Amino acid sequence: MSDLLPVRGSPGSPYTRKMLALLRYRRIPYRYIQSDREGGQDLPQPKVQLIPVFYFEDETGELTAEVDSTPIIRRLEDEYAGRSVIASDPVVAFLDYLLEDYGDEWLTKAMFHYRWYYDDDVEMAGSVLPHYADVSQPDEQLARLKEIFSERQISRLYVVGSNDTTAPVIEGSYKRFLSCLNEHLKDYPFLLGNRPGAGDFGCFGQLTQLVQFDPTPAKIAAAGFPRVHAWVSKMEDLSGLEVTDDQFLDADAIPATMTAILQEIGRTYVPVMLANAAALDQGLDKVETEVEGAAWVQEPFPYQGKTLQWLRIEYARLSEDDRGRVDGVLAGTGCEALVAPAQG
Ligand SMILES: N[C@@H](CCC(=O)N[C@@H](CS)C(=O)NCC(=O)O)C(=O)O
Repeated sequence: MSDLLPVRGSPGSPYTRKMLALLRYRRIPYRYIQSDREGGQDLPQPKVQLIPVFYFEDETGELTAEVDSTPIIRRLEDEYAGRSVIASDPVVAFLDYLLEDYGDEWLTKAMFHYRWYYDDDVEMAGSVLPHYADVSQPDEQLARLKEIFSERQISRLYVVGSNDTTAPVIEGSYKRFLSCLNEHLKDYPFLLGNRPGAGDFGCFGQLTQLVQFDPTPAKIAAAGFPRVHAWVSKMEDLSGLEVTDDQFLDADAIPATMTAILQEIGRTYVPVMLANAAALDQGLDKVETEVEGAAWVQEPFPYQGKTLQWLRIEYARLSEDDRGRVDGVLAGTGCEALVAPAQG
């Protein structure tokens, strides 16, 4: 068995990009398999057909296929020492967990929405993405795949909650997030200070597509948010960045630009995550809420019900003192509602 960690993924997958950048930063040697043609046919199948897939050895030396980047990041922390993306202060680590979930579960709405909602973006994605399996496929095959893939993805826009009602909410939130991050980057190279946390990689993954690939959101980023544009390019490979233990922010002195990011999270991700969880609890077939006074309607998303539970478990694991410190940071941002005791 080679000591390269096998990872299957694709350049058009934001979660693949999240994890490759994380592996580079952590200096974990890996083998990136972009299609069956490149090898890895004998690797096991994951339980759920998602990418990226990581292949870890179990206790018996057998390879197991794992998906879901958030727990994989924690497993990599256990298996490879040094250059951790989890802050040692549990309060900073909790904020980082929240930022990671925001990237994974909210920014992905913008990513999927822009890619499959506007004609220019559908044309670009439909034309380019099928090549990632094999750039030398015959034109007729690529044309067929373009049609099949585009139709399938457009028919799945509902999963992330992209529709005519939510489009303005998603787009407004993308622009505000770019603006908040652009401001924050004036003072800090990463979300939580001078070294990257898991949340940087979560947000980066989605932004690789939004800022660098899909024409409509890329134009927005290029026109108004050059720091973010450059940040995305730099995040891709942080293998050369030397870091020290004390480079995460001090949780008791969170800068105003991070509070502004938390407020933005509180405006959008928070009401939608809470309404989604409530709809799942009540067995409703529709999530209906408001974001910033505008209507939000989508089908319930069971996986996002789970990620909210996991976030609450992270909160519950904190000491009472640390919970109090987290409460202090979140107070007034709207994010406190995520971990507030259930009403009634
Ligand atoms: N929560 C998962 C999400 C992974 C995910 O949604 N991957 C997408 C591609 S970016 C996927 O494989 N979608 C299935 C498909 O396109 O068929 C993670 O963090 O890894």
